[in-house]
Amino acid sequence: MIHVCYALHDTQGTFAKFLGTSMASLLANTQEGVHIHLLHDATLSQDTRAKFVKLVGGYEDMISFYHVTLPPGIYNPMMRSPNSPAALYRLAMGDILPPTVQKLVYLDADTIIKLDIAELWQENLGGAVIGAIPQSLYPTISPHDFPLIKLGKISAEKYFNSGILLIDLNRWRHLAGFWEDSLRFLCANAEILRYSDQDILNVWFSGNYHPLPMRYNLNVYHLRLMRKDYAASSGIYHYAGRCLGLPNGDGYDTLFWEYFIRTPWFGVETMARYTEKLLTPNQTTWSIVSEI
Ligand SMILES: [Mn+2]
Repeated sequence: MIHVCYALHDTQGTFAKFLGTSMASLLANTQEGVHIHLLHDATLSQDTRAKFVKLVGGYEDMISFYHVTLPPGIYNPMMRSPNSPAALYRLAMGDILPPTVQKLVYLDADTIIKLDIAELWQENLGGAVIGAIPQSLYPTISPHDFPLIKLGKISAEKYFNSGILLIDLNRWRHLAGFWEDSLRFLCANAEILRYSDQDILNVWFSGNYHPLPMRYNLNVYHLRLMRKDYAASSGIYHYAGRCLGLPNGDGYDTLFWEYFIRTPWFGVETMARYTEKLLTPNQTTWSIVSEI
């Protein structure tokens, strides 16, 4: 059984479809049994929950839901970050998931898994607590100007992307108080954090994480900037938030739609909205994410 964790914060009820699409791609491309652990908050509606259950049940896999609560006021420092509050929920994995989960893949919602997740699952961590993909592999989104790096608290060469992680959850749990420590660190250092969860994980782990091959985190924003066309090669495509649902009409869009049509969110309405956006220039990506 492969354990996979996702996180969701969905104020308008419009973001779950992206997470659902990532899940569909994950489940469609593996023969292994998968147990999905979904960290969510009060924004998860009954309707959305039912859609996830239907989707995962269709593949005869399992899904468990975990309600994460942040202390009041924690959103204020979070607002400095472009991330959803759900980004922080991954920091609670060791505290919230049952002890039977000893190893875990964490996936951002803005991903399409175009490989058998068993490949990532079987990667050797070489004794490290986490495996991740070095940010230095994407020169267009270098972390050199991140405050924590400018201040010399983390090295740019060792900075990793937190969107896709392989985790030895047992060893993670030995870092007792990790969730509480993370929140304290966030509040005390809000001014110097750029991407809250990713910065915090780097403060904790960048000195001794296991670097994984780039194909487990193919950054679509970077690939589009580099004018690299979608090459249909196997890998985990990371749409890096702002690229999600963006109607470019390119191969990365097609890849997303290939799996979106397999979800309970697909329908005539979403098709119509997408087509409208595709034909309307100068739309910002965020409006599309919230409106499709
Ligand atoms: Mn992401």
